Order: sequence, then C-alpha cells, then structure tokens
Amino acid sequence: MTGIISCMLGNYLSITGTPRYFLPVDNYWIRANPGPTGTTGFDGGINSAILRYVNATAEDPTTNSTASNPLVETNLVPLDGAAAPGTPGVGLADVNIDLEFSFNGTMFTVNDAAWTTPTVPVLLQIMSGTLTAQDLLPSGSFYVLPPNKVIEISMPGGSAGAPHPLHLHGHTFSVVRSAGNSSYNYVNPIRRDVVNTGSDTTDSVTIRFTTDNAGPWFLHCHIDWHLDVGFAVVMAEDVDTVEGSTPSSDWSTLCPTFDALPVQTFT
Ligand SMILES: [Cu+2]
Repeated sequence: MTGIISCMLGNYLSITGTPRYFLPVDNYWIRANPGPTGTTGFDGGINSAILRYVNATAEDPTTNSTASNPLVETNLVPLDGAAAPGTPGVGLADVNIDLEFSFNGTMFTVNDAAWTTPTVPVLLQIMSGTLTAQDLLPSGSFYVLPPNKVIEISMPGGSAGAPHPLHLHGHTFSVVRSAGNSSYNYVNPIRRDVVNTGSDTTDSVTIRFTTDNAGPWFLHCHIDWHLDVGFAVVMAEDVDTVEGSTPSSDWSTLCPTFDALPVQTFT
C-alpha cells in the first residue's frame, strides 16, 4: 500500500489486521513532510519512521512513495455504513452551532472567547450545581447541550494558523462535510474524533453527533500550542445528569494519587 495521509497532529488512521489492509511481512517507510513550516524532505532519515512487521529483517525499507494515492476523507465510509444522525440537511439538527475561529496575535479565540484553564475543574463546577453557559468558567467557552438530541457543528476553514485538527472528547462524530469539499454526505459519512477544518476560507467543515454521553466534553485544536493559547471550548452535555451523578469511591482517591506523583521534568 502506498498512500498519502494529510499529516496533522491527531489526524490518524488506524490500520487493523483485516484482509483489506493486508501487507506482506516487510519493512515500510512511514514518511511525512511538516507543513506549513519546518524542514521538508527525507534525507538522512528526517521526517521518517519505519513500520517493521514481526519477522521482517532488521533493515531499512526500500519502498518508494509514488505520491499518487492521497487519502481523501470523503472516500472513507464507516464500517457499519451508518448514516449521520438526525434529519439530513444543513442546519436541520436539533441544535446547530456555528463556530468562528480567530487569532488576535496572542490568543486564539472560538466565538470571541479564549480558553483558559479554570481554577475549579469543569466537572466539579457542574457537579456543584453550576449548570448554565453563562455561569460556567471560563466565560464564553461553554455550549450546554440537551440529552438525546442531534448536534451539528459547523467550523470555518482558512482562519489564522489553519488548517486546524479539531478533536472532540466523549464522542465520535459524523463528518457530513469535509475540508476541501463543498458537498454534504448524510448517508454514510466517515466517523472520526478528529477532523481537519481546512485551509480554504470557503471550507465549512460540519460534524454531527448525538448527545448520548453525559459529561463536559472538550472540543479543541490538537496542535498543542494552539490549545495552550486558547483554542478550545466545552460541550457541556446533559448537565443535569452530570450534577446528579454519584461518583464511585475510586473517585476520591484520584486527586491524592495524582498529587502524590513525583514532579516530572522534561529535558
Ligand atoms: Cu490549531
């Protein structure tokens, strides 16, 4: 198999041991050029890794990329062939959310709000009875979602620093409109938990999911420094269930266990 997958942090494709992806036992180059900045090329082993099958000889691969088979997201369909949840059509979900991304030179914002880590964790805020987007902190970064409804989120491409790999916790979502494509697929869209928002200002990547998993779920750019300077919001799903939940006894040991860990230093 020779192919190209757009290389973004968090943008992954799992290759499982099915006949569709059978590869002979051998060594294979896994190579990726960084973009838009960084040193490109593969000389001397940069931007390169080796996929080595069990029982393959320990030597460098001899595979060559023909750069002719780019992986196109819209060509992917879910294994179970499932449709996107809800009524087909743009804006026809139970809750439809448009996000705007921007960068003010210091911070990224989502709908004019930059994420900063709150003093009190979001889960504890909700469990303590803070249940509205207006009251949850940090201000402006919350979308309170009702249970058992279909949510549609549309995200623009071509904003500063684009393309951004947007990652949602707590769900896989149907990508009903992909980057670089103006059509919508509600019939059998690929399901992912990270999606490329696209480089072009005409992009409007659109996702859908059903709120069947109560909790505060982070939706954030998976480029770490973008997240670090604000690129995140929280989908606060079914806050009443979260507030009324009773944590197991293990819960009370989490923080003491974490706090007892030695401080990590990275060099
Ligand atoms: Cu980003």
